[in-house]
Amino acid sequence: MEKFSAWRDKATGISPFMPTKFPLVQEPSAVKRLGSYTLKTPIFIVKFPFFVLAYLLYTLTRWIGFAKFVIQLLFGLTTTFTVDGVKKSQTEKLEQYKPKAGDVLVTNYISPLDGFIVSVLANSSNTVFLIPNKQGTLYQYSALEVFNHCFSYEESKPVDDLSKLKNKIVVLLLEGTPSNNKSLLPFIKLDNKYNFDGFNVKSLVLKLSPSYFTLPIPYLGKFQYLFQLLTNLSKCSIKIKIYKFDKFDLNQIKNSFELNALTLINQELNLDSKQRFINYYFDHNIKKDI
Ligand SMILES: *[C@@H]1O[C@H](CO)[C@@H](O)[C@H](O)[C@H]1NC(C)=O
Ligand SMILES: CC(=O)N[C@H]1CO[C@H](CO)[C@@H](O)[C@@H]1O
Ligand SMILES: CC(=O)N[C@H]1CO[C@H](CO)[C@@H](O)[C@@H]1O
Repeated sequence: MEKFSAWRDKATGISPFMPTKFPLVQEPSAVKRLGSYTLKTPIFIVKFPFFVLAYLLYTLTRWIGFAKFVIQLLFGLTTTFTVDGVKKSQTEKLEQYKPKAGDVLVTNYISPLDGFIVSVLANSSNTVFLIPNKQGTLYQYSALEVFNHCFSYEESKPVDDLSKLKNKIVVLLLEGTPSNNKSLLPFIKLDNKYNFDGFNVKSLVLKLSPSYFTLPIPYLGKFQYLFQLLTNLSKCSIKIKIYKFDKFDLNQIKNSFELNALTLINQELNLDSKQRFINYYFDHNIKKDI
């Protein structure tokens, strides 16, 4: 375990890429594993057909209601939504801050569900997720593609001109890669050709618990992840907080994450460093003893 300290932020001790032990898949005791499977399989068998149906209908129609059904009913995730400077009782005002076409929202990237979480909050699948590569070129993903990206890190379609996206809800995942919701990874410096003039600028701080649903590295398969979501027996919750800004100022935006206990960490913990972490993690096959 010693060497893993190489990927720890020296100032804070945070290890942003280290996954949390995943139940079942990483359960060391065979007896407990068998017990859990026995308990969960019937739940899975009941829910899975509904999941498949909703998935197919969503891919055909892109109607957000199907995604809502999966997130809220099948996965049982509950959402707490707050806005900086707005009281919980001012429900109408809270509504106004929800993601809308013409918004650019900078958000932290923590899980395969992030795309759907934001789309469901917006009550719209008119969302586009932009993830930069390390050179600062943005790539465009749908909510479903974000789900896949979290497992494969594949690049999709590059974006040239942001003004073409003004009729959409634009979500920027400036860290370029997921982390474990303990910190904010360094933002990737975008190519100069991108400008956010004319967009409403917001940040969206996202937290998910239990923390094993965050997926800092693809250490398990999509099916294992879904199985757990469909058969959770503990409380799962999403916390979302939105901040609104007058202009696209990265310092103000970063500050909104810091205010929510997502510490800014060392610039060295970047995409290259994460790739080395992933290689090391799988080489050492520590799955068994974390
Ligand atoms: C979500 O959008 C649909 C239209 O697609 C609308 O009928 C529904 O009332 C909206 N729900 C909320 C909670 O705003
Ligand atoms: C790994 C980790 O720290 N996860 C945290 C993510 O945020 C939620 C909500 O604040 C916490 O409950 C988790 O522990
Ligand atoms: C989909 C599902 O089973 N969700 C459950 C997760 O755990 C909490 C707490 O036990 C339940 O309230 C959810 O219904």
